[in-house]
Amino acid sequence: MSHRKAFITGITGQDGSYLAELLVSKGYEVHGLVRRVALEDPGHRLGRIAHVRDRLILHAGSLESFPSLYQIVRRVQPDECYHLASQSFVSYSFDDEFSTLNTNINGTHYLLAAVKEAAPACRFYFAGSSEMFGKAEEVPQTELTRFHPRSAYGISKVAGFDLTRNYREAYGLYASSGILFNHESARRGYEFVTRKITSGVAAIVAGKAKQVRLGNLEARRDWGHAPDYVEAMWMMLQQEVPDDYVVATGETHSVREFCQMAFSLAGLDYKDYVVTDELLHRPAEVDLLIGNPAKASSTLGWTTHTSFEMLVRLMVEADCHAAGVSLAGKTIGA
Ligand code: NDP
Ligand code: GDR
Repeated sequence: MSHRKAFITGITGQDGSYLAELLVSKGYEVHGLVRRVALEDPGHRLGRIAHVRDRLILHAGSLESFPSLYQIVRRVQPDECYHLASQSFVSYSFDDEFSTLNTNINGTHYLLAAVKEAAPACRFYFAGSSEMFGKAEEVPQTELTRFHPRSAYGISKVAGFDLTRNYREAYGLYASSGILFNHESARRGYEFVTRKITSGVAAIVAGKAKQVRLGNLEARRDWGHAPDYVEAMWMMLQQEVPDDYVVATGETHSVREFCQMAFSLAGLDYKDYVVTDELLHRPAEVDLLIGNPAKASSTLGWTTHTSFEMLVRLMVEADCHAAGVSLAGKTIGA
């Protein structure tokens, strides 16, 4: 078993929770950054890590505060630092560009500076995003595709990516970025389109809702399963040399196709339930994303284990289970 120490920011989020599980299973001593309010309201805010909570060491701090990050890094002396915390909802970044840019850019900068000063041998992972490609200039996108972000969120991730590369080149920090395409799961936040659809299907089957209101149904994304993607993060930090990697399935589907599949699993026609709303369209949309994971596959040995249909099914089933209904509409246990 390993005695390595890992520090995860964003440990309460979708990816942080799966990564914490993975690292605990590998024998790491796992430390996590949480906001103070999370410790005050653990039932609500630590839900995704409740099942591994007793094997984690949580530290109160914030991306907004360099001293808080510096002190934690200095005390913990992690061998690996996974920087996942961010304002991650693209849509919200149009409503509040300033806080998205401040939190995501400064937070990444503070953490890089803290690691450089307080634990320079620590290996650093930055959660980059396919949103950096934005109005993508080629299909599929690779590590060499030029960035053209279309939101404050995308811009903040390009800045974080550049900061990470610069700390690697200027200060010799072991720092890698994953350029991860959309990845979903039963732990996905309800504001993201996949979970909005699958929780909507469950609510309709349970008789608690009549429709799902969505924006652009034609946007296309490369959707994978989050547990597969946190494996890639870990693999990146096990390489001899730090580098950047696209992590994706190499398949793309529209929001409409996601709806079609999710509703059909419950024996329903999405056209009877999905309502489109202009207000849910974004001021600048990212129309088509599809990644080429060839480098991650050949260098890391990474591969996805979950097909699009498996992903939709596991999310719909989990939401139906939580709503107390089976896919056939029967109450579980009835
Ligand atoms: P989530 O939105 O599920 O989690 C975000 C995490 O960041 C939460 O733990 C949240 O804490 C924390 N956080 C937000 N703001 C702050 C702050 N100011 N101080 C401290 N912590 C903060 O995101 P995901 O797990 O889906 O994504 C993880 C990372 O990967 C993000 O950086 C995201 O941008 C990026 N990414 C995600 C992809 C995806 O498809 N999921 C694809 C590509 C990149 P709290 O619980 O307190 O709110
Ligand atoms: P995205 O995910 O912006 O790709 O960012 P999201 O699920 O929010 O949107 C995907 C696409 O669906 C369209 N859409 C809607 N989206 C939402 N949220 N709600 C709706 O009602 C709706 N209707 C249509 C959107 O316009 C968009 O085209 C996610 C986040 O996890 C980021 O943090 C991450 O970096 C990227 O994935 C890769």
